[in-house]
Amino acid sequence: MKKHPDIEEILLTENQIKRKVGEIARQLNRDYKNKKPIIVSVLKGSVVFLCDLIRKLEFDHIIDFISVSSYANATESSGVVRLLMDLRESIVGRDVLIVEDIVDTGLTLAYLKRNLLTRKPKSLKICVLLDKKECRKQFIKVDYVGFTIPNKFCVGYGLDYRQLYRNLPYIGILKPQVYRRK
Ligand code: PRP
Ligand code: 7HP
Repeated sequence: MKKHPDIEEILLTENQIKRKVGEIARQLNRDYKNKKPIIVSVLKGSVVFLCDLIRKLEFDHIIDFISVSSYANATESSGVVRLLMDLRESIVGRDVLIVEDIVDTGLTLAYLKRNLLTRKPKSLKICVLLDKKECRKQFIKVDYVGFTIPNKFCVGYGLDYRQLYRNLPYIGILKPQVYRRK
């Protein structure tokens, strides 16, 4: 696919992502063998990653969705995480794996972890494709990480800016003039 005109630079190609998803799936296949976890996908950003990942999983599992938002239409977290849609399934006594596209300030995952732990799962682990380590405002332990990336606003492979660019098959850095434009 040709580079979108709003993209400054491709950070991770389709192939690099594909290989990494395979690696993460191999770790999960080892760790969840003979378990039947609930995989919680955090809408909307994680759906592309989730779809590729679960097709590589060899253990039984169910998927469920939760929707939270803190970025509204901005490139920086508002600092307030809002629960927009809750899970359908009960997670009491279940192994739970949260699947996320990116951890940045850590506020979203810290909120989710706190919230889900009150429901008494048997275990709760976190899997993220991208980690902006240097941006953390709240500590969060991540169990499976794809790539550590720099503090640049990225889009593609599920990640958006103002709900756009989620369809790009690669992860790219958005041109600053795009978000300064408004
Ligand atoms: C994005 C992303 C993560 C969160 C990470 O979600 O999908 O959920 O931000 O940021 P944090 O670590 O700073 O909290 P967003 O709120 O943009 O919603 P979306 O998934 O619908 O794009
Ligand atoms: C959230 C988010 N969404 C899209 N691109 C990024 O780089 C992001 N960081 N945190």
